[in-house]
Amino acid sequence: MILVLAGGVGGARLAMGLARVLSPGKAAFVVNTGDDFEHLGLTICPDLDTVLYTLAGVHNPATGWGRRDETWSALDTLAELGGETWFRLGDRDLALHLLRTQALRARAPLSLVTRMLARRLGVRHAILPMSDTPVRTRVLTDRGELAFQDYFVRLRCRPRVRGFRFAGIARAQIPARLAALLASPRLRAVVIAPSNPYVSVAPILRVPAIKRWFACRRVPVIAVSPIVGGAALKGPAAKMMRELGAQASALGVARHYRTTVDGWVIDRADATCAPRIAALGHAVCVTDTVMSDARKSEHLAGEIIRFVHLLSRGRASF
Ligand code: FO1
Repeated sequence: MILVLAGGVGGARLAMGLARVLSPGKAAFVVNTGDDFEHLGLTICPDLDTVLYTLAGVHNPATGWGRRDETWSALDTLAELGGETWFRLGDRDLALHLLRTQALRARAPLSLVTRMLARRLGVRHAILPMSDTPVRTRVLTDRGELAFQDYFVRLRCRPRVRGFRFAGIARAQIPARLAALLASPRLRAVVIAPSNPYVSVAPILRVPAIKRWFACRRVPVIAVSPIVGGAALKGPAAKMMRELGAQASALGVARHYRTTVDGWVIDRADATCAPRIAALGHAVCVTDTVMSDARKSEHLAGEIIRFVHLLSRGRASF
């Protein structure tokens, strides 16, 4: 069993690759909920939905988020009526938010709601929110503290980042299913997807029960660099790194994670970083990490599985 920590579009693409090569009994996905927010009276869970739609094969391939074959009648009418339309919610997507909000209001745990939605969308792999209780990422910027989606979508990541706060993290409760997987003797490795280290991965690592697992883990942790050739393939990770004084490179991300990670998967474009990442004590796998289509996602998944076997047998590989 491999547990994958994922957030955002990069996380969803790797999830798709791993779900194609590993059965539901061999791979489960833990997803960031720090991006979640209440909007138009609905509880929106962007990272959960991006993984859900991608594994269901109904995601919008152009954006990575939201659904394909979408229509926008509700949003267009919202505009006519003077409602907020900066966060684009399509008609099909809205139906899911209505159902989830209704279930959450009836006190159903987020993990149970997510499991119900996954089943109805034909997804058999476990998609687990990092917490059944709310966690909200707050972005500290040169324009004050912002809710994540205000920073990311409404202000298009323009403010300069100074730091982050994860409201609710101290009392975050992992789903029972996740606690069982973390304690399972079948767990072979944890894989950190190529997601934004600050706003997609950090919230997951800061959930108390997950933080404790990392502190006394007995299986390897492998991370896929979200930075290729000095740039993030999608989103503001490189910009955030520069604003926070870190080097926006595969080496910079490896330094950021330090001892949290045992093995690094970096792109061929960053092969020259391999020895310096290895000098941090990490094993390094150099391969093609750009998941521009499903076949490449599957290929990367295969490379990660091979890397897990190597590390599990205690042999590092370059
Ligand atoms: N991202 C945007 O840049 N603009 C949007 O209008 C937008 C709408 C949206 C609706 C549903 C959803 O699940 C995701 C959506 N996203 C949008 C992406 C979202 O902000 C990001 O996926 C995550 O929060 C960060 O990875």
